[in-house]
Amino acid sequence: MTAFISTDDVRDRFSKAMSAMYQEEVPQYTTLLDLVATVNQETLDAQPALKHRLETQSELERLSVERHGAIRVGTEAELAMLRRLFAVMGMFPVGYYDLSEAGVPVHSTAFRPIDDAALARNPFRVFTSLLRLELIENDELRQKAAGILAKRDIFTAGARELIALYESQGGLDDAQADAFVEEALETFRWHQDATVDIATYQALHDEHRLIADVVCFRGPHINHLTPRTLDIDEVQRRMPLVGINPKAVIEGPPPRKRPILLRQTSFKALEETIRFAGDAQGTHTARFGEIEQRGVALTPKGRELYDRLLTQGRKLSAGKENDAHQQVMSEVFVDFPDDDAALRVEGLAFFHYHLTEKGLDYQGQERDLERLIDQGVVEAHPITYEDFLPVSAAGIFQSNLGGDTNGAYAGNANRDAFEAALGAPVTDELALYAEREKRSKQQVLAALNA
Ligand code: OOG
Ligand code: NI
Repeated sequence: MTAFISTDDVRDRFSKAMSAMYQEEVPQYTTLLDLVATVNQETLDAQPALKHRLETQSELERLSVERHGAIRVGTEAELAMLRRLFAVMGMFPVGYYDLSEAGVPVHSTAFRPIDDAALARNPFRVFTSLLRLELIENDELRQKAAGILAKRDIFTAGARELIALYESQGGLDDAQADAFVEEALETFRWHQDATVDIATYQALHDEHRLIADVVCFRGPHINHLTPRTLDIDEVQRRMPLVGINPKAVIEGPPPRKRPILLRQTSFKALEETIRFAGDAQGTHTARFGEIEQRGVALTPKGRELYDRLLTQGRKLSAGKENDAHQQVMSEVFVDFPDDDAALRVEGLAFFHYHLTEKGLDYQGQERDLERLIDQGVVEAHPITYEDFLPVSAAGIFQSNLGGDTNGAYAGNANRDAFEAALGAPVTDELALYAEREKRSKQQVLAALNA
């Protein structure tokens, strides 16, 4: 009997290997990581209460490993194989994101760990988009793109073998896991050589820059990695000081005492030299660095309020630079309660309930969780949002596509087609948070009744 490595360990090894590869490819990303680490340390030093809270929620340990990446693939077969590849690392498709709404011809999911222990160990996730060639109106161009994609294999033979081995034996041993990480990494590597001539690149680029990015290369190069910061406003402010050019505004909700969902910003994609078939030289911009600050996951009711306020705020702040944008957002978001009790009592956010030390010997008859919290018997911690936001993702896409969007793509959500391509349903992210909250409540009540 060989001992299998846990899928959490495989994911941890892979995310570290991916980070090392990306830092070598995009040195500015290392500068960004250093900046984020400095700001995180300063934030923790300045806010002992925050530090304590992160510690008790086992968030501190994963803070520095936390990152997500993003890739874009061209065919159903590529997406389906990626699902199998990510399963080896305990990552499963969660959520459906329709980016056609934002003028980008893709739809997406996030491959990520699901259960609490896996998330605590290493929450690495990959935002994965499938190109929607069916949205290209020009027949000839569409067929040309499909033809090019049909000829490539984005996986190494070794990766395919190890994925099949994982599936047949139910795990990988230590050496196989290392081999898998090395082989899988190849799929995400950058290639300076395009597979097409410059005229083909240009034609696809003119339809939409993203189409050229997906179709003209040997594989779905990782286009960004994203560390997690505790103070995104400060990182945005300091980026120019370390020679990084940030996108204009921080996406998502404004700064708050109790962060909600996700705030994101990025640095602009780099212009990189490409050698095209036939030896012509040119450039392509695709790769960038991003940072994120995560807050509490919202219930459907909270999400509805968020979406409404976001739409309102974006209208009022259109065209404003970041400080003014955040100011307008903050004014609009006064309607979103900013303390844990209100978020809980109004059913706006998800919490994880557990007994306090005092609660361990509680003998009383009270079973109402809010009153138990008042009595110091029970504590509720915000559940961190582990997913993505369509409007924010669209903003990230756009800032790196030079605002290249096409309104004609809109109104084309097609979750069924996405799941058919994937070969599996995507898990509903809201159901996962609701389930975690419900389980924690049941455990508290069971312990009190024991
Ligand atoms: C993905 C953009 C989405 C995020 O953090 O919202 C994303 C892409 O540009 O491929 O990564
Ligand atoms: Ni991202």
